[in-house]
Amino acid sequence: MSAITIYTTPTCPYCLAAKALLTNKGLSYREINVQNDRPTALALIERTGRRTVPQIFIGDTHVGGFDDLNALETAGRLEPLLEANAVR
Ligand SMILES: N[C@@H](CCC(=O)N[C@@H](CS)C(=O)NCC(=O)O)C(=O)O
Repeated sequence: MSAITIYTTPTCPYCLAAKALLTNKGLSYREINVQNDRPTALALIERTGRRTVPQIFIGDTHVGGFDDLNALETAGRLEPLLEANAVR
């Protein structure tokens, strides 16, 4: 199982952008579509305090949404997080 998990809905542009960023870095991920899964969506809100998708986890670390993922990448902090979680 991938150590990266991304909670999405099918037509969400930020979800597509986040998945593209990961794919472009050669990273695989587990995708959980919460569109028609209210219990999982509610559990995600409870866990993250966020009401938007995507929500991205690397291992148990909650990265946040696409903007957060992109900011980590731009700051050069994504690779260390991947390494710390044995994704790389
Ligand atoms: N800044 C967030 C924006 C995410 C966002 O706005 N997602 C939309 C779907 S593409 C959403 O969940 N909207 C529902 C809402 O705002 O309640 C990110 O980069 O992930």
